[in-house]
Amino acid sequence: MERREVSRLVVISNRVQSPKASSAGNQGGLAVALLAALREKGGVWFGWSGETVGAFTGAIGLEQADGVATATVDLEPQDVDEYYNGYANRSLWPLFHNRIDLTRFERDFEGGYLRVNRRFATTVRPLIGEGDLVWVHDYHLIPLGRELRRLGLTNRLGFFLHIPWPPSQILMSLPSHEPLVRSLFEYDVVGFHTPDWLDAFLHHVTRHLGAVVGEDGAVTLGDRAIRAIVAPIGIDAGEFETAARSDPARFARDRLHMSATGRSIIVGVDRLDYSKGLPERFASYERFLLRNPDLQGLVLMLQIAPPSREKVDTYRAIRAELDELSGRINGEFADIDWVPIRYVNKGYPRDELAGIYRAARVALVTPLRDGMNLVAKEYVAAQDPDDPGVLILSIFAGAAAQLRDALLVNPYSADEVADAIALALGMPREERVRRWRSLIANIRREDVFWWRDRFIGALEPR
Ligand code: ADQ
Repeated sequence: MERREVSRLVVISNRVQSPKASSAGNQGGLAVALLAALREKGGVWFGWSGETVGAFTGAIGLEQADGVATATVDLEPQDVDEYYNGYANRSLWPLFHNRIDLTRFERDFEGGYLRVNRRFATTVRPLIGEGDLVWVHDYHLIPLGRELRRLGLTNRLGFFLHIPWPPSQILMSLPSHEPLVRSLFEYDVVGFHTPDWLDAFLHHVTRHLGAVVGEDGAVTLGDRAIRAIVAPIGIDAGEFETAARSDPARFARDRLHMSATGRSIIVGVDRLDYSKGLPERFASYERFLLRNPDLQGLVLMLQIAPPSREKVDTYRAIRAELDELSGRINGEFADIDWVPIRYVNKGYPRDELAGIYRAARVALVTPLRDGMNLVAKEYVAAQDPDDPGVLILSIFAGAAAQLRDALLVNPYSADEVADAIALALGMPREERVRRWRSLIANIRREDVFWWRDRFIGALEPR
């Protein structure tokens, strides 16, 4: 008699989203999709607890809530300095976002990164059963697959990169880039958001490591053959459209509308990060105000940017730069009853955020480089179908590969972005509706569940 193993799912990422957060309503789409998959398939989500201990023990904190198990481990302060604040956020993040100027290369960072990846591997190994699918997330954990193989794991292993894959010439400025890239070949499936990131990866491994891409798409290096796929992440579109019609959303929208006293609102929502192009965005808005004196006093820009990674000096620097820039622009243009930029450094619950998006006539999503950018998709999903706002989107966001009917701009060009703002503010309703319908069709079709199924479909044994 044939006995079929049911494969469970083991998700591994730097941090774990507790299912308990869902009742607080502050869960992102990624967490929603992964938790739903874990609920369906069974399994566990493993990662760092966010806590530190004096000496690493590998003791696992297990939680079971809402049909999902999460397992977390504490790290040492030195681990956090070297692995998280060091290699992940001072080396890999800036480098993979084309910012060699901000990238720090330190042996200690790399040593800590490899140590934590080994610690993750030994801690999670006993939780992985025969036949389980293992799905590793993001740049914090690139060598985890290799460490798991060293411990004898033969399961199907997948890796998804949430950030861009950099061009070879940039990647190669990372000392030890070669073992890092080679370690990806220990997975069975490696996923990227866009064809551009995938192409950059394939270019690198074929040109510089001698990998070969077969007719079936398999990428072979030595005795390992992997599948490298494009799987653009989406949002939980249905949930977001509903959130935009909720009472908290309506309340936030009304509050914003009333305070704007009839002015058109331009919104930006980003983690405070140098990759998001915020100084360039402020400068573009300033250019727009200078070029359109008749519109001064009739628009306002709301930039919501909660601080992140504050232990990293480059993040403190971007914050200081934006404080200065917003102050200068406001000082230059403000009147007794008008301030051109409202700059807010805090986070909002998701339903309120949906209301804020809906109140805005224009969204400025202008990163200098971004793996995908979910804010672009959330803004579209939150719009009133009969009177939608306009999305201005950077060509350097992964989302631009899907959202072709946004106003696509080069975020480095203040003139181009200023022109797009003027165009968006004056865009007739029919054109706004036409563009919105095309955008929302993509966002609904290629949502976060579609993304998850696409990746897991590739990972499942065939
Ligand atoms: P991030 O760089 O964090 O993610 P993004 O995709 O825009 O960027 O996601 C940010 C999320 O945080 C959005 O869901 C947004 O709503 C939320 N958020 C931002 N500011 C907020 C605020 N003030 N209040 C409440 N919520 C706020 C990384 C990559 C991206 C990739 C994602 C997913 O850098 O390129 O799209 O992972 O793969």
